[in-house]
Amino acid sequence: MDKKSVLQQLRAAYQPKLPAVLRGPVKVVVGSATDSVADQADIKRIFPCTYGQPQLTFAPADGAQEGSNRVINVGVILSGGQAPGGHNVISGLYDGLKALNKENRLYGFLMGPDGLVNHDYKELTDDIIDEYRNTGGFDIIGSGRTKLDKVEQFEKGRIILEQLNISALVIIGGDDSNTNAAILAEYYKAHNVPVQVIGCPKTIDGDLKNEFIETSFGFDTATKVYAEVIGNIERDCNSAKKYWHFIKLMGRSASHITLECGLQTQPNICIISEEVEAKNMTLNDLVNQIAQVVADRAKHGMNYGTVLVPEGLIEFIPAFRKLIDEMNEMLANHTTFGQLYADERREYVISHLSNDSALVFMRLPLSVSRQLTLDRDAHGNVQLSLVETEKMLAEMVGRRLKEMKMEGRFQGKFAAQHHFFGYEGRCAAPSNFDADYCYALGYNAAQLINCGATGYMSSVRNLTKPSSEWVAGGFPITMMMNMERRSGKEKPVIKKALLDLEGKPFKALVAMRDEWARETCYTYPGPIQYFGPAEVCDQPSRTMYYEHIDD
Ligand code: FBP
Repeated sequence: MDKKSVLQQLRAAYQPKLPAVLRGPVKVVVGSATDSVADQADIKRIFPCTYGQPQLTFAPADGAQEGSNRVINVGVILSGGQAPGGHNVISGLYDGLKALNKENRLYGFLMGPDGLVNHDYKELTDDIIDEYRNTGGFDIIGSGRTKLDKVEQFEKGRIILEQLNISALVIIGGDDSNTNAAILAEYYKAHNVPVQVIGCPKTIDGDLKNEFIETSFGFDTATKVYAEVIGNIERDCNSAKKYWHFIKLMGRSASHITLECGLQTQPNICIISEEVEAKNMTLNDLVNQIAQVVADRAKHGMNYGTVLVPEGLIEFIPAFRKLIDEMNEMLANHTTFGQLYADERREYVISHLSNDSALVFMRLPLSVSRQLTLDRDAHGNVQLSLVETEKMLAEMVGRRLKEMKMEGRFQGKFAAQHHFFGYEGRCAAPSNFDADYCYALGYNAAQLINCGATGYMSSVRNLTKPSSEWVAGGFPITMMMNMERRSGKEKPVIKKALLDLEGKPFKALVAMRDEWARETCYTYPGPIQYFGPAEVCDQPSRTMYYEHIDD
């Protein structure tokens, strides 16, 4: 039997659409010197060799491509969580390098930054690349979460880069990986190591974006996958009319994924962590708000609904954050905590918390408070990502509704179902948007290498326009940086883009959400379409649509 599905076979033949400018020889248009978004003096001091570099834009050139008589070997690393389109960044990079000079070679370092440090690699050839074109996943070379931020790692990497005669490294990753790409670029430049470093913006979370990077790749496909299944659940919900569905959506910190899915599917409730924090809401406020919507719908005979819950929610609830901070502090000072019985742990925690935090802890469903005292990460911290927020909220809303029933304020029924969508979206075959965008990011990275850039992020912009009009170039990574406190120290990092409560996408939600809560306005986006009219197949996300609505 063929190992490939029919769709996979047809999809392999898809030729991603390149921006018109990258289809032939390019020249570099050099912009003026740049500054970091904040803390300029500190960032300049930390990056003396790469700070202030100009913005680069590519424009069509006449004649042969400059620099194409040079033969270059390039290395590539996939870093962090999977995101649809990673394979297309690599195939775009490969094709871009081969278009410059057939002798150019591409090496993939295996399982993330570890591959560079441990000298695990494979050369990527036509056969390998063809196998992975337009497919989801990162399995072509694997990925890993090791942070590439130590001189020892840079030096070990230098050995293999020298051995393979590699003169440029492309790091495909999120904000942390790109921050480290900038640190590596600076280190190699300062130590006269002839290796350029280029970053590519990846993460389904959508929080690596700014004035220069319109979106990170993978967000489009992952949210389309989640929106499809949320739509299916909404239809089920509207058919049986007997369940409230609590759906948690991935996104470690920011709520971009939840907002995008909300805009695509119009659920009854769409919680946004950043708003919860801005309004200084407690868990109880949130529970009361949801319970009120349930009660109001019940008055009109609608004992069903859907609630979208962002993965990072509890970190944004100030009282909960305080509880977790206190617990981390307390547990760090109690070396034998793990040896206590479950009930003893609970008692210990309650008696050592401040009054406010003890109250928050005691109000949690028993399963959640237990979880908080059981599972800790490698640093001994409470593992927030393991908290089943969707179940916690449903349980607390159920309790609240019982109280409201006793008070005569709720006459309906409440039965909950829970879901978590995350991993099922990260390796989906990229949408046409991500297939094209990623291929362009990779192809563009080859041009950045060709023009000698280092410490730059590959940038393709104007993304709500047809791909032929996309603008290609590069921005110095230092431009996106500021100083933040990490592990007790001030560090230069790329500013993470939390959801902007003044932004048009959030305002669009606010304008519609009361109606969505009251009525049943579900929309059913259906599965990603790869073949068919452009308005079905090539649509960018709703978030990008609203962000660029006046462009
Ligand atoms: P990146 O930021 O590395 O792209 O990963 C994001 C993410 O998918 C989050 O949405 C999620 O919280 C996390 O990774 C899960 O990590 P892991 O794959 O290690 O379980």
